[in-house]
Amino acid sequence: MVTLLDYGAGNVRSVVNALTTLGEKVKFVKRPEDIIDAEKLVFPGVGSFGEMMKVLKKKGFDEALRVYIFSGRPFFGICLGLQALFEESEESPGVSGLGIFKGVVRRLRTSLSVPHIGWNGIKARKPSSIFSDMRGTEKFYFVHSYCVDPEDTSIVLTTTDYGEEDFVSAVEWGNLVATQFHPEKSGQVGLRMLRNFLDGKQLSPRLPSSIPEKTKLAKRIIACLDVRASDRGELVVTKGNQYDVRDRESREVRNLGHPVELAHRYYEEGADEITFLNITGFRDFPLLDMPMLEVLRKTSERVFVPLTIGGGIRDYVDRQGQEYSALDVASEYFRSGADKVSIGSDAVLIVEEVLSRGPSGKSSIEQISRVYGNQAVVISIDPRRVYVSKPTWGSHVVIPTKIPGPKGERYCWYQCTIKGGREGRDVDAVTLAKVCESLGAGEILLNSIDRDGTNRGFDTELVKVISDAVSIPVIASSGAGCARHFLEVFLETDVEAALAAGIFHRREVTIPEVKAFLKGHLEVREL
Ligand code: 1PR
Repeated sequence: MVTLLDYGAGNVRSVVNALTTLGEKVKFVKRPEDIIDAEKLVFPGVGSFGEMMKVLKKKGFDEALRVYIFSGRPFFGICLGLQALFEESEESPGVSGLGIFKGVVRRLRTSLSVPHIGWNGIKARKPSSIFSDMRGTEKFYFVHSYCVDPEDTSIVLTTTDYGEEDFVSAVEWGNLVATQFHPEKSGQVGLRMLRNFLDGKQLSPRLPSSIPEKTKLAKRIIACLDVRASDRGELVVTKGNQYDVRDRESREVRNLGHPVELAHRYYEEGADEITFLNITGFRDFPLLDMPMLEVLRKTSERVFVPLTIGGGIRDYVDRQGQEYSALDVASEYFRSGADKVSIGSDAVLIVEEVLSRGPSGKSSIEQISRVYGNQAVVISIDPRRVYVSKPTWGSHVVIPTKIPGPKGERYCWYQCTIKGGREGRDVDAVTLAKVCESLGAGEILLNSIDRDGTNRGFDTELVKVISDAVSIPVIASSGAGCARHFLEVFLETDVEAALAAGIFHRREVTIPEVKAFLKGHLEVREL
């Protein structure tokens, strides 16, 4: 029996699913006594340090945690569950942590994108039973902006390189292990690490067979599933051509498979993340459209890599006058198994508002990132090229282009759209990305209506102008037609991830083929 401390922020479903898959029974903490009486305690943390400590203190869990940990029984902390063990965090000045270890939690100091998102390696610093059956070269999933700085370096179990940083990525002290990375999101390797923790003392401490000199963040390959109801009313994965998801001749919604089955296939093939876009979310409110939540729940039972979900994240009033906030929608998505939510149409409307009146502090981007952390908020941009003949166009960011327009225009700007590309707005994609970053978004999912479904390759001019404009990670999307297109976008721009849909669904190119092609040129995660 494993006891799980869920203090109500973010996705603990994946931790529960991972433990259940490993054959464990999970008991949830309801009262401080449940912590004190636990045999093995797992503490996954997400969100912000300040919010987490506030809840722990209010419920009396802070003192119970100290009692439990000093009793020497097995404890596994994940992400904020590691950071909580220290005295304080730069993220929430003035808020004290549990203070089990001396030292602070500080922001990552690197010229690379922060948050540090994606699959990176670990360098073992001391023998541990946690490394049983590990090669030492495996990659784990990280998503964080802060890291721990222990005063007592003997507790350091692993470190990880990220740009100029070589930060502490796991600590071990007696039966306590805590990791900055997410084993429950790190595929089979992560499950093995959790298994080793559960088996605990039956395993003898060892070093992995190899310890990398330097670890590297892998470029992520993401599979995207655009989901909507077919004309027969069943939820299907569909795929558009420049956002038109209906077959040219029959005009029926294209059906490329079942969302849960396809997601599982991509997980097994080595997708580094899976994104679901509820593409009719702008008109079918997600909390009244339960099948999508069920898809997420079912997927997270078998898929142990990060899941992003987008579509319909906005405030809503139903026919009975019941009000729902975008935060309510996002919370339901997180509870159902999502690690990140992606906001499309609402982000454009928010930016328009910010540009005319300034930030309100109440937008969906601000609210969700405050509660769940910046890394949980992805902005999905659906831009369309607008050609112009001169290098300036109102206040829009205009770029020179090597692909001339229909009248030979040499410049273009990228117009943001809402409602799945149906409505163009007077905001450009560069401005949108920058404003969303300033409001607290943690990542940009950059589509292109011009390239979507065309197999012509990513619009690298678009990808470059956006990734140069922001310091948060950018995911290039739309247009992948072969493995070479992935290499091109990674070599020509600084993007951290590239996403494709059609070629994977139609099995024209598989994820292992893309990774095999990239290997040797770039760092990728291998299974
Ligand atoms: O506006 O917050 O409700 O979110 C709706 C979401 O649904 C947005 O993220 C929007 O991008 C997406 N969406 C809406 N309509 C469509 C459509 O296709 N008719 N899909 C749509 C956008 C783009 C990518 C696609 C890539 C890769 N799909 O997700 O997967 O272009 O495709 P490819 O590799 O085949 O070229 P809101």
